[in-house]
Amino acid sequence: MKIEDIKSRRILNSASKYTIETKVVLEDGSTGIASIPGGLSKGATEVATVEPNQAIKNITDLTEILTTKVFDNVHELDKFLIEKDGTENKSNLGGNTILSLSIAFTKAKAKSEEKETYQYIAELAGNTHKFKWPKMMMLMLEGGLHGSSDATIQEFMAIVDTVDRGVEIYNKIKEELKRLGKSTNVGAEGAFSPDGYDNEQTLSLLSGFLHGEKIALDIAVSSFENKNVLPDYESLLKNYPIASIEDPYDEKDWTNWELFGEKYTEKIIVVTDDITTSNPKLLKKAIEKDIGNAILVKPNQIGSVSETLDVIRMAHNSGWQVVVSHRGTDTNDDFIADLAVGSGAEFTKFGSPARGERIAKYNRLLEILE
Ligand code: 2PG
Ligand code: MG
Repeated sequence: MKIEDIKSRRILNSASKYTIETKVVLEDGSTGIASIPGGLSKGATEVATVEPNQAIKNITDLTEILTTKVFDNVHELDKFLIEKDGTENKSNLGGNTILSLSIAFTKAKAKSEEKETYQYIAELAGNTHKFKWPKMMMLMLEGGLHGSSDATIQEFMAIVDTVDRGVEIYNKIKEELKRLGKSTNVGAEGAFSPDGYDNEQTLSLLSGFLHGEKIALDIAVSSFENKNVLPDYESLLKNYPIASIEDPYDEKDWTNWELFGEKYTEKIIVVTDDITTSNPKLLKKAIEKDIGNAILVKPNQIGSVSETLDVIRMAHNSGWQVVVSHRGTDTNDDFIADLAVGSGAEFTKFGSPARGERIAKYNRLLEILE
C-alpha cells in the first residue's frame, strides 16, 4: 500500500512541553495519527530524540520519498527508516520522528485492512491465540521525580484485574487523604503524593485498602538523588504484600542487579526498565545474566513498532513477562493499549485513573474489552 500523504505538527504533552503528532494517509484514504510521549526519569540508553521542529522538518523532507514507495507492512517502513537514519541510536532522524511514522502507519494499515489496531498488531506479532486481558499495575501513589511527597520510590501501584477495582482503591485513598486533611493533588502520572509521606507511610496507606491485591513498585533508582540510600527490600517484602519490583538498582549497576535477580526472581516479578530500555540487545544481556523475569516495554525507548515487537517476542520466548508502559510525560495517544492486548503482554502500566493522557489508555482498554 502506498502512502498518499504525511503531516506532522507540534502538540502539547502532559508536562506543558511540545511533542509531535504525525498523520499518515494511505492511498485508499485510511488514516493513522500518532503522538510521541517523553520521560521524566529516562534511561541513559534510550534512543535519541530530536526537537519537535526538527522532527517535523525531517518528516517533511522524508515525505517525497516515502510517498513514492510501497510498504506492505510496518516492518518494511521501519526497516527503510532505520536504514535511512543509519545510526545505532537513531540520532540522525530521531527516535521520535521514526516512531511517530511507525505508529501512524500501523494504525492506518489496520484501518485499511478493516481491522482494529490490536488485531493488526497480533498478526504482526504472530499471535494466533485468543486475546487475553492484561492485568493492570494501576498507580495509586507516587514519589521520587514524579511526586512531591518524601517518598523516594517513584511508583506505588496495585495489581488489579479490572479498571473498576483499581478506581475503587484510588477513590478510597482519596477519601482517606481528605479525612486526614492531606492534599489530594496529583503528581506527574495522576497519583496522590501526600506531603511528608515517606516510603513506609505510603506503603502502609496503600496496603490498608487492598483486599488480597498485591503491590507493584517502581523504585526507579537511576533517578534517585542519593543512590547510596536504597530501600531495604528484604524488610519491605516482609512487611507489605509486594509482588513486583521494578528498577531496584541503578541502570549501570549490573552486579547488584545480578545479586537481586538471583535472590528474588523465584519469589516475585522483577521488572527491568532503565537497564533494558526496550532494547533487544540489552534484553539479551539481561536474560543471559538472569537479572529479572519481566521487561517494561515503552515504544519510544527504542523508536519503532517493529523493534518493540521484537523485544516483546524475545521476552516471551525466554519465559519473561511483559509490562507495556506509558511515560511520565505523555499524550492522549492510546496506541499502547492496543499494543498490550495485541502482543499478549501480561501487564499494563498506564498510571492512575486520572489525567486525560492516562484515562485515554484505560478507556481504550475498556473499548477493546467490549
Ligand atoms: C517509568 C516511567 C513510567 P518515565 O520509570 O517506568 O512510569 O517513567 O517515563 O518518567 O521514565
Ligand atoms: Mg520505570
